Amino acid sequence: MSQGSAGLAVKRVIVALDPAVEGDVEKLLGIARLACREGAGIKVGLPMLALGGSEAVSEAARLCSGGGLRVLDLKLADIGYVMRLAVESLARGFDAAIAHAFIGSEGALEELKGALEGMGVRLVLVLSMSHQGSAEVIDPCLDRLISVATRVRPWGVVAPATRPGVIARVRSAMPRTVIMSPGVGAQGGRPGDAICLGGADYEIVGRVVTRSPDPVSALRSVAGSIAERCPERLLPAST
Ligand code: O7E
Repeated sequence: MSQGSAGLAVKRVIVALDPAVEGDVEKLLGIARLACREGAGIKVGLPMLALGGSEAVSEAARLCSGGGLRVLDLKLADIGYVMRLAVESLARGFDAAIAHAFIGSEGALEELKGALEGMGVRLVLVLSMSHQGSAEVIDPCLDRLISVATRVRPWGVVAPATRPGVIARVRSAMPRTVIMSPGVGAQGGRPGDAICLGGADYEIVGRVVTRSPDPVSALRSVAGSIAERCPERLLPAST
């Protein structure tokens, strides 16, 4: 593995900042800087909102204002009007915000996309999830979810690192859409499965980095594994 491919690989790893208790909030905000400086960026969502409030959510975005992708993960699934209210108060300072594709476009995702565009924030849609229960309802509907996403034309979609075959199906249906893949490490996905086998753009890693006594080394180690497995895939992601 060359220094160059390790450097490119680390720019494909987004760190999920999910505090488990209130005392974690400060520590994870510290990791936000690292994840944006060294890695591809951060993802913050309901655990950060619940334990740190909207101030912590905004602070995470502010800490990354010098560079790095800032993804707000509320996994919205509501009517357009309510999602608009939610993003108007929480998504400022973020580059992208996540909603579920299954809610459909009319009256929901179209309105959300319009609201986000007005704020300069890009839409990301969940097409499949990393846990086993995704097989119950979500995965049998994958083709329909892809067709919703094809109509809505989000900037990005989410597909699971735990099932690279699902990512590959999404990649072939949506060749130019950014794919983010969670489930690496703590949930069993091997670093590199999503990018090397599925064709994802980013791997999302939470606990492996945030619970490590040495988050920088943990982040570099995930990137090193990706770089070793498929250096040829690591041209800079098309953001
Ligand atoms: O298991 P960890 O600690 O690596 O954390 C995984 C993160 O990815 C966590 O924030 C969780 O909310 C998120 N995630 C999944 O684990 N599975 C999914 O299917 C989807 C997500 C997710 O982030 O979706 C939006 C990108």
